[in-house]
Amino acid sequence: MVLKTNSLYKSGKALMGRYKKNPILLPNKDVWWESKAVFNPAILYDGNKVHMLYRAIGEYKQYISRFGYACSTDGFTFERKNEIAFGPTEGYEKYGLEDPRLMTIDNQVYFSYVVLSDYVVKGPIGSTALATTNDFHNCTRLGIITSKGSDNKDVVLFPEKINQKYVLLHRPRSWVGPKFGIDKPSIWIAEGNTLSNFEKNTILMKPEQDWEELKIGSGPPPIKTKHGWLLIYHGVDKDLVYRTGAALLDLNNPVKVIARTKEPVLQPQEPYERIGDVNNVVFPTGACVIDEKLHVYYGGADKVCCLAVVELNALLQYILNGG
Ligand code: BMA
Repeated sequence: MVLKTNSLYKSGKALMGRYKKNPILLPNKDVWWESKAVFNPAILYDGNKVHMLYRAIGEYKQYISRFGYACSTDGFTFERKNEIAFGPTEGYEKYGLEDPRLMTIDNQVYFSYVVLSDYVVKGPIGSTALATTNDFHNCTRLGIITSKGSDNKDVVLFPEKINQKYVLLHRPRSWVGPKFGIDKPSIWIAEGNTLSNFEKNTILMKPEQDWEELKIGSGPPPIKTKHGWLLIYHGVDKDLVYRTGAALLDLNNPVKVIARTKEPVLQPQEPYERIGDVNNVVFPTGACVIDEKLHVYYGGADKVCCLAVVELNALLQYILNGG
């Protein structure tokens, strides 16, 4: 494995490194629906293969996103199918599907995805829908799972029930103001008896640092570790720079944040993160642990798919020490 350009340092020792052959996926000029941009990849590691659903753009006029599928046996080199894995067909998906997140719950594969339906009339209002699949090609839609009008993105489900409940993290952009007790879009946690009816909403994490000044949102679905649920998330500053942070949530009571990094663990630095369709963006949407190493998959500048790797234990210690 060849890593380059370290992003996270602890006592002079590099913890997180970008894959030297980044980007791992580029737009394909020969395929109409993914000719302009491929980014924000969802990841699922089944112990054998790393499956990826990635967001693809083929034109800038309507900017409608679809999902492609790619697969890897080593987590670094991905082969794609060059056919649309999942595209908009429903009214609520009219203006596109964005930012998938893959997870397994009770041995069934699910993915959440942002849908844009009222874009033209009301501006870019996002809702999040859920679907399930067995082969990353035939997908069954389970419909929108976020509350109406909450402008809700960055929705991830925990990969198992906790205290007999499904647990979800979401980022309702319109839930700010005196009624909600916060003034910036934050990460909320909710629980449900089914996968489509979440309640008991609680604020989990609010923006705290300068690099999170505008808003924060979950990245990949939480990963279970011996020290708690590992949450990789993004923070946006006032100049619209997207960086990556990490936190640990209590295993049995994930409403409790055990620790959270003060500094970003990854931030735009390389040309493919600084210059693209939206400049200065690292946007993590997939993660998995292979051989004790956390692989974080992210979109670079809304243009390409990238990978950074960190020793899981080193990252956990870093977070526990307050990052
Ligand atoms: C967010 C989402 C992401 C995108 C990011 C940076 O709000 O729309 O899809 O990668 O902005 O543009």
